[in-house]
Amino acid sequence: FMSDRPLRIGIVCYPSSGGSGIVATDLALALARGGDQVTLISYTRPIRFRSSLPNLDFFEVQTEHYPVFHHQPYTLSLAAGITSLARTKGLDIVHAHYAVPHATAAYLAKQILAPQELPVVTTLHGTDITLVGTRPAFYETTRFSILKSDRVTTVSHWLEAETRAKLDVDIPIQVIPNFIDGDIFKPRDSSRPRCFPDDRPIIMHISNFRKVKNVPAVIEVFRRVRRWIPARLVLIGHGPERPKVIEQIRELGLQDDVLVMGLQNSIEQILPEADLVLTPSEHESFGLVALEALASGVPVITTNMGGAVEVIEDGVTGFLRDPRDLEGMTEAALKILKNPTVKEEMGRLGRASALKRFSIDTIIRQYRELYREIRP
Ligand code: GMT
Repeated sequence: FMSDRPLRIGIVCYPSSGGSGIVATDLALALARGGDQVTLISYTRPIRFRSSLPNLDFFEVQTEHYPVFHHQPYTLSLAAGITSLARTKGLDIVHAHYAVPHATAAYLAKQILAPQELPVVTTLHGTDITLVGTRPAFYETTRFSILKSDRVTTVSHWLEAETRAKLDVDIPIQVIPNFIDGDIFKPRDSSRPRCFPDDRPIIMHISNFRKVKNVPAVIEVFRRVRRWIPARLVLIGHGPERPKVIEQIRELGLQDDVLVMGLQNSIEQILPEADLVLTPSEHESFGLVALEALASGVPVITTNMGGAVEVIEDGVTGFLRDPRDLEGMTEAALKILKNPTVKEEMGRLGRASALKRFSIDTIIRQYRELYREIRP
């Protein structure tokens, strides 16, 4: 028997522009709209967090500077925060997005609170397994915290397999993919004037400019495309590799055709202006930008490494290429940009596929069912 009384859920996430924080914020908002009482927990307000709902709030984790600390022990402060929230609000569940260190802090809070129960759900997003959790400095604590979670979910089947293999865990893992709101991300309204000054086709790249995003390949593919057709490149986001990328653009003399836009709040308004989104990551456990592009009716060329193959259908809604295959990506880009009918048909099929497989209602229902199976 599953009663449908609203739950009190604490959602722990990173506030920055990474996909995991965006998924966690959108999940919190959707759950609150459905009637649950949700507190988003982080060290600063997540970028997409805007709430006017009385049952959705934000808890800012307080840390302390102390001269003895070389590193701030954020995990301890987060565990203390979850514990006090669970006591004051009577949390039914805590949901950790990104294992390192959120799953560990949640586990610690659960131990402190006993005998009060606090089931822990951990959602793995990708780099918490592929780049961080498997490093010697984090391996044992990450693996332990995943094993001790009451439920573990991953955003793709590929990440599930990767987690089993890399962390040597043999526990049930539920795949709950990322989701999209088709009322927010939708194709461009052709009656509205374009955001960009001329009619040149637009290639767009959106990321947090980390090495794994392989942004130099975006610039190189753009350079090759421009040998055949006029085009404009729009880069959105910021991160550690950005200065190097700007240098590469300058060295190649492409600065007049590249617009470097930085972090944007309303990505849903800019994305539909693209004719093509290019995300040639070294790997991508899901690829949230690719899903946002599909819903906006924009074809995607992305990596064939990782879970992106579960989002994009090669040759149907976009193209999947080896991230080192610059010529293959260039050919695919020209196929889309030279033929408006190809672009339109792929965009149409992409939106249909996004809404059919990753609609916000379907996916939120899966999280709600999971919570109701484990709540005390
Ligand atoms: O990709 C990043 O650098 C950020 C990272 C994160 O955790 O914020 O993104 C991961 O989670 C996203 C949301 O589930 C996925 O869409 C991304 O594919 C995944 N990134 C990688 O696997 C590289």
